[in-house]
Amino acid sequence: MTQPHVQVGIVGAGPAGLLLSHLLDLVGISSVVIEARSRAHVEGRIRAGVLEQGTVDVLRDTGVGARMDREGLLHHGTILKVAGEARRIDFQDLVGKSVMVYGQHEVVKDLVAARLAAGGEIVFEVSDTRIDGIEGDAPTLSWTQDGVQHARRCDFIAGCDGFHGVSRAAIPADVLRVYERVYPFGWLGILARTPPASEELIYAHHERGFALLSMRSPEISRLYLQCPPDEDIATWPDARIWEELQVRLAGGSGWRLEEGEIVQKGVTAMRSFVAEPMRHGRLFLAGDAAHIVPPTGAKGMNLAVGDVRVLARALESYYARGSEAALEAYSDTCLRRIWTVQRFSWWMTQMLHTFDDASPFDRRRQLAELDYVTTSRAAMTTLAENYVGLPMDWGPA
Ligand code: RFL
Ligand code: PHB
Repeated sequence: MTQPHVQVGIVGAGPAGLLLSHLLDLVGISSVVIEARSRAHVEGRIRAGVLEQGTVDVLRDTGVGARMDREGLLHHGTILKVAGEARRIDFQDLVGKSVMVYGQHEVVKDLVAARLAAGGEIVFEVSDTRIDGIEGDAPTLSWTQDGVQHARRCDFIAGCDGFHGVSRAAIPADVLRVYERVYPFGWLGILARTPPASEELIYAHHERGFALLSMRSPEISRLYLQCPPDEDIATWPDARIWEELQVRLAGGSGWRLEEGEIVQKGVTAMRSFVAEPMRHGRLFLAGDAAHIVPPTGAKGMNLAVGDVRVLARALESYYARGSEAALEAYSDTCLRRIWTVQRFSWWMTQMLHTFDDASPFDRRRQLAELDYVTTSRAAMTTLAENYVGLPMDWGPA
C-alpha cells in the first residue's frame, strides 16, 4: 500500500522511540512510530524506575512531566547496606541534585497520550518490520498490520527497537563492532502490594547475594534478588522470596520488610553491551538497540533519553539549517556518554554483587571498597555524581 512520505520512520514504541517522536514533533518534524506489541503491552511493561535529574528536566521542559511531578517520588539520597549496616549517600548535599522514582511504563503512558493528543501516528501490533535502502538517500520502512503490507519512504530511520529488535542487524556485520560482558548472575524482580519499607532505595550487599529495595508508589514495592542467570522462577514460591529478602535486606538488624501480595515476578539476565557505530547511512540506533547496561546503576532508560535528545537536536539542525555536522557526530557524541555510564554500571555491579569465583582476597577488597565508598566524601561524591546523571550534553566542549 503506498503511503505518504514521512521525515523520520521510528521503529519501536519504548521510551526511546516515543520520546524521539515527541521531541521531533515539537520542532515540526514528522514521524511515524511502528511497534510490534499492543498499546496495552507497552503501557503495562514493568521495567525501569529511576529517572535522572536530566531525564526529569527533559520530560518537564517538553510538556510531558505533569503526572510525573504529581505522582513521582523525589529522592534526595540512597542507602547502601553492607551486612545489615546502612550508610546513606546524600545526593543533595554532595552534588545538589536528586532523582525521581517514577515507573518507565508511566513515562510510556504519558508519551503515548501526548503523541496521540497531538495527532501523532503510532502503529501498534505490526509484524515483518523491514528497513531498506539506508545507504541511499531515501530509505524505506515497511511492515505488515492486520495482514496488510505497508511501506513508507523516509528521510531517516531511527532504530529504537530495543536489544532484540531488527534495526541493529540492518548495519552490515563488517561495519558493526560489538563489545560485551555477560554477568554470571541475574535479578529476580518482584512487584508487591506493600508499602516500601524504606523511604529511599536500599542497595544491599550480602554474602548470600545482592538485594535491592525500590518502589513504584507509597503502596507498591519493587524488590530484586541476585540469582543465577537462568534461574527457574518456579523454584521461588512467594514465601522463599520474602524469606531471602528479609535476610539480605534486613541482615539481622531487627528491622523487617512488611510482606504483601506479589503481583508480578520474573528473572532478568544481566549484561553490558555496546554496538558501534550507532549510525550507518540513514539509519540511527538509539537506546537498548545500541547498548545494554546491567540495572544496578539504574541507567538504561536514562541513556535512551540521552541518545534521542542528541538525535532530535541533530535532525532539527539538519532540517532548520541544512547542516549534517550534528548527524555526522551523533555516534561519537552518544558513545562518550554511553561508555562513561557503562563504566559506572559495571562498577556498581561488581561492587555490590557476590561472585562464586571470588577469592578470599577479592572478598576483602570488595568489602574495603564498599567501606570506602560509604565513608569518603570524595568517593561518595563520585557515586552521587554518576547516579543522579552526568549532564545530558556530556562530551567534548
Ligand atoms: P525498549 O523499551 O526495549 O523498547 C523497544 C520497543 O521496540 C519494540 N520492537 C519492535 N517494534 C517494531 N518492529 C520490531 N521488529 C520490533 N522489535 C522490537 C519492542 O516491542 C519495544 O516496545 O527500548 P528503549 O526504548 O531503548 O528503552 C530502554 C529501556 O527500556 C531500558 O533501558 C530500561 O528498562 C532498563 N532498565 C532501567 N533503566 C533505567 O534507566 N533505570 C532503571 O531503574 C532501570 N531498571 C531496567 C531496569 C531494565 C530491566 N529489565 C527488565 C531489562 C530494571 C529491569 C529489571
Ligand atoms: C527499579 O525500581 O526498578 C530499579 C531501581 C534501581 C535500580 C534498578 C531498578 O538500580
